[in-house]
Amino acid sequence: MLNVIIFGKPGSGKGTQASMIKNKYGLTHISTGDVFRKNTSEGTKLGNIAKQYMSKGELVPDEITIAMLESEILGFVPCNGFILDGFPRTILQAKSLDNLLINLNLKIDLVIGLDVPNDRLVKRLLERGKTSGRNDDQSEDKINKRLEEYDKKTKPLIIFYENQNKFYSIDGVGSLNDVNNRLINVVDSKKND
Ligand code: B4P
Repeated sequence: MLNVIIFGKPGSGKGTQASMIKNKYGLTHISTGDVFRKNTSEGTKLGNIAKQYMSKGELVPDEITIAMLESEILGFVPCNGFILDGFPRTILQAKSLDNLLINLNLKIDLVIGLDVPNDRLVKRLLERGKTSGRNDDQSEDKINKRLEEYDKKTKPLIIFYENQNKFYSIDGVGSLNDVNNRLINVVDSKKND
């Protein structure tokens, strides 16, 4: 099994790249953002709670996100492996994920960070907001709030995964295919280790 986390700031291309590589490696793609948005559009209880936070550019509370992610993973095991996009986003989420995987006799193999400067992220997300209808892409203030949340709660995960010798950073600027090739190079080099 190959279990990969695609990591990065809001708009760094996690979802885009995860969708591009999932078929190549036969991985099950789990995007916490997509699961929250699906629940929001269906008006479920989980969706209504998540919406309150997402619409302000804040992270959804850990206890809700962790329970949701655990049930997603358990619903897909056994499989060839996972590509997690948008999870974990806090240290507590990362520790919970490690515990869940240990109980399943699994582990995270590598964490690939997409490195993109903030000014480009703001442009990308405002551009996406013109067509996505996503409330959290609609204003620079909300996007900046999401970037602040990243710095405060998500960035510490880089050290968490560096300490496990699992973190690889790649340049997330360039065409979709250029970024994709960089990502594939890391996965292939790790797979052949
Ligand atoms: P997510 O759905 O994870 O979304 P994201 O961070 O906005 O985007 P991503 O990095 O996937 O970028 P994308 O490929 O779409 O999170 C949304 C919200 O959900 C969070 O703010 C939070 O509230 C909540 N949430 C999710 N997970 C959570 C968790 N674990 N805990 C708590 N809360 C959680 O790319 C963005 C744009 O850039 C697209 O338009 C794309 O076309 C473009 N793009 C991509 N690559 C490009 C490239 N190389 N060049 C130019 N443009 C590119």
